[in-house]
Amino acid sequence: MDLCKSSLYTALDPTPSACHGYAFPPGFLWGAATSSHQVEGHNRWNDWWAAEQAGALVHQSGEACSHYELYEQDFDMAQSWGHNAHRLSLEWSRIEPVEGAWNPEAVAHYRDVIRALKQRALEPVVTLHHFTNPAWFTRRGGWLRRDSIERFARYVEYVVQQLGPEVTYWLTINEPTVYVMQGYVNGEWPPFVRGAWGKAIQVCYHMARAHVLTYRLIHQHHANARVGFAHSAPWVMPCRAHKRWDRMTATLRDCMLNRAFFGLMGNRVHGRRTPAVHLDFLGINYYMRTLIRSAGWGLGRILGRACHESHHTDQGVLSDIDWEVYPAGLRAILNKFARLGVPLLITENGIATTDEPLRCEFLKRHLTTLAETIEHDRIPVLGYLYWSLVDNFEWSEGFRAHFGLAAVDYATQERVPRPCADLFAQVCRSNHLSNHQSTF
Ligand code: IFM
Repeated sequence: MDLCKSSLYTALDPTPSACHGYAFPPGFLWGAATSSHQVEGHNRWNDWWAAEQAGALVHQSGEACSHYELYEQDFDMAQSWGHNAHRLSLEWSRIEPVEGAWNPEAVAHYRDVIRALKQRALEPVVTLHHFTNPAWFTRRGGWLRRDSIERFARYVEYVVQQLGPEVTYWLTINEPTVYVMQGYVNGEWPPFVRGAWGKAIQVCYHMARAHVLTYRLIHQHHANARVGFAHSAPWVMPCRAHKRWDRMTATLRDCMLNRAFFGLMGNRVHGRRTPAVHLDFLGINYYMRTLIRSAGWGLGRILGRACHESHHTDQGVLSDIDWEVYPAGLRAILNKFARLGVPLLITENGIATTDEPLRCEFLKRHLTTLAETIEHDRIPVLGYLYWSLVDNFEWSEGFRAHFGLAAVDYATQERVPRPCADLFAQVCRSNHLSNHQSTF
């Protein structure tokens, strides 16, 4: 599609001068994202490591990408690609390996990491909780306990006192809905509880309150901080739009995945637009469309099932982990969450594939959609962070998912940049998407 010839483009801005591509807003953040347990290696004080060692998970993270040691080399690579931002997460279990006992070496390490980013003109976007918990926290009941909120807040306050002056962008929690679904409904991730909807709601509530409390805490210490959380935002659609039950089920799913957590925080995604509370911006992790088919009634079935059959005329290709590529969903999602009234930051978008032309196509299509959304829908977007900088440990999928701008040879820890990294670099360096780049 050539952007200048697309009906959308000509309908909204037919001037030929606009056909030289898209300029992104000045100061737009460009970069890639990682998380501690997925890249650092040897995170032996958290609940994932404990489960991996106990054989409760098929795959072990081991030394992962040795990013704990190789972070400078990885940041050199990001800088060489014209990135001006980088998203990382702090590993709570390294900072507080034993309840109430801080580890100054870990804090010093993260201070060095953040400074290494700044020396390379990479704006740090720091996540405080990315799926893993200290093993002591999980042993004492994890997020099911009401005092989990204070435990998390105590860690956040300590971190902000230590590192606060160095960081502007904070993400309190990564993908709380995914954490809750995988840990308490699907039972695939620690603490491996299956079908426990009551517990899931309780955990969700505690995480929402923890976000609100730590949002306030961070601001108390640093008035200029910008605080949000990263929301996993699939674009949910009924599989058979003409079937009422599919439509109802898809609406229910969307409520659960894309609205419930906001409600617990006191925000509304739908309805009257009011300024969102306790959010300076919202992190959007967008990967795919989910087509929902009704599965009958009764608890456990009411949310339907995801359909993977390829009977849709606009069906996108599937990634190596069966996620449907659906760039139009990005525009829909950005419009949906813009109703919160705060800027959005794309904190994750990427594809698990070893088919490099497909990755390039994925990137081009999503960047084109992003540009159209900013330009034509006037949605305020602060930046775009590709998932991920390097291939890494993809949770229960192990190392089989290849999301990286660089491949990793896990035997030698050598990074091998992929062609898509160069394509992305052209956009990052110029802050511009040319028609050439958006033609496919
Ligand atoms: O690898 C994960 C990340 O930890 C959270 N968001 C989705 C990514 C791909 O599955």
